[in-house]
Amino acid sequence: MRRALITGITGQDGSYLTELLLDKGYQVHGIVRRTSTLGRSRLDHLYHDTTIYGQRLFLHYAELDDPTTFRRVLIKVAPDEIYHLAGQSHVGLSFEIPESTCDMTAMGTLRLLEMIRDLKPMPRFFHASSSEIFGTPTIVPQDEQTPCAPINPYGCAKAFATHMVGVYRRTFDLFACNGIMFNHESPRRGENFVTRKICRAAASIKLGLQNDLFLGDTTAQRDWGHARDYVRAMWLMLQQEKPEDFVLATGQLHSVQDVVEQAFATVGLDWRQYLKKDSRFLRPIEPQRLVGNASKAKCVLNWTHEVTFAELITEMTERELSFLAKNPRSEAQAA
Ligand code: F7E
Repeated sequence: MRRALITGITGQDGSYLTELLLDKGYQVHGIVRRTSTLGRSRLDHLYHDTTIYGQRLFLHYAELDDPTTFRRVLIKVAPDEIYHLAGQSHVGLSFEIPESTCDMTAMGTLRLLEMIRDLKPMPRFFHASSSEIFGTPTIVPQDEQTPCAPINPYGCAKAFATHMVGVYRRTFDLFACNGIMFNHESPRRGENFVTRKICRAAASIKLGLQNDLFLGDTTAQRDWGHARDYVRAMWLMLQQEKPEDFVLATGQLHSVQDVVEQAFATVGLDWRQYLKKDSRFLRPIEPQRLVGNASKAKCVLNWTHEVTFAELITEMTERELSFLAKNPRSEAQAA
């Protein structure tokens, strides 16, 4: 049985990847921060299944700023594949906490690479890189050759980690790959990201639980896909003959305004009555023209996104609606 280790297993991508790997017959080990004991709702259905948890799925406490503990887990698990998804992933927040963002996302990745270098044999390694490494690129759409030019602390941290993965691949012969992922969402997205915030608000307003939706820049555009499509590509990348970097994207740009219109249309409401601008959600600087060219992934991995933008936002809104209808007093939960 092949063994995979996932950092960030409790997150959106970690939970979908766990399901995918269990389906493929893997034994899955996840790293959990001691502080995140209450944040496992995305894994609850697996955690409470006694045929899975403790049999083929295991969680271990470790942190990337505590390499000794982490190394012990690595030695004990001896994974064939490592999927490194953990890190501070909120771009807006990275302006507030740049040091810890860089420590977790940049230095955390380097520490992990250093630990892997000492393992014999070395496991294959996937790093969740981000379109934020491109900043405001002049080349549109962006591919694996597009230069890094980040414009926020999060993008800088990801650019550092992405380059380090390349360095370890070339220098130490590590099978290490960067998935340069554009925005990917789902009903399991954290509620402080804009798609989930909008879909939840549309459902909540429809049910009379909320009056308004406050947003920052609604003209901002992104290339939004479904997270389940993206975790499929992560696995494919580690099954190839040689390690390479891949852009994972839909190739289509939509605005925050498009998300609002799709979500409110799904619940049959006129967004004009509820949308309010709020400067608290504006960022010091916004990336522009971030849209990916995933033709290398199509050609080498035979990967392409399957879920369209409209299907994604409709699914997210409908899930919020059915969840809130059953749990009107609840805080947002991972669906
Ligand atoms: O913002 C605008 C905001 O926070 C999208 C992460 O997964 O993708 C994600 O980063 C856009 C921005 O995602 C609000 O200014 C307007 O232009 O959902 P977001 P992000 O910053 O694109 C990349 C690829 C990653 O790697 C990241 O880890 O929406 N926006 N009003 C707002 N954004 C938020 N969060 N809240 C608002 O009220």
